[in-house]
Amino acid sequence: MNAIRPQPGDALIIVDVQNDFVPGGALAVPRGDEVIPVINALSRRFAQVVLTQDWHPAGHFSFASAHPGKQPFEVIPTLHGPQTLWPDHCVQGTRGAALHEGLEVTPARLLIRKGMNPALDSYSAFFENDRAAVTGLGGALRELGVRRVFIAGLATDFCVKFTALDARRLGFEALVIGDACRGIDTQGSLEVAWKEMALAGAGRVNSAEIA
Ligand code: VGL
Ligand code: ZN
Repeated sequence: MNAIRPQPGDALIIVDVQNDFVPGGALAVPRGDEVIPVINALSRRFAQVVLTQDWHPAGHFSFASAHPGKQPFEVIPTLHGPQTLWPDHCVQGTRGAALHEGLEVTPARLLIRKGMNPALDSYSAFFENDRAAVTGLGGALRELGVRRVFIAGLATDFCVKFTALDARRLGFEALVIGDACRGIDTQGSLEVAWKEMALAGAGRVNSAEIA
């Protein structure tokens, strides 16, 4: 096994480790809490650490409750492609939206909030789901001299995946830390996600490989 040593041009992006995404939360990712010790053991080794936080206004477009007659996990067509409808989750200022108290946040330089546009969902740490509106993270990482991003957190098949795809689109090297992520896995989405990430040139590593 080849050890990967974090370099000055590397960043760790910790995606959406929030109360609503762990067991007991409104949109619980199965075993989502298991990523926390894995991420905590890694984050101090990175010169640049970024947190993301799903941060929706009440009544957000991605909530099934905003679409009469629709149930969570149904998929509807939109201008920007299919949209999975979710249970209400990560509403700004609620306990569910807070970062998990077990997550070590001290090493983090930046916190990127996303999903704030009431009419548009936002999975990626870089762009909203129209693939055009930016969060600012791409420019920030460039200015910080980052060339390679490591991605961990929740959920593998949504926010982690789109963060990895957009990192590649922006020209960053991208490595997804498999054992530091967990997926929602609706309608086969987890297997598809790993395939799409591989096709986009995002690598998959294990936390034990990061020395
Ligand atoms: C996420 C669904 C809805 C995620 C966020 O963090 O992967 N998934 N909002
Ligand atoms: Zn969300």
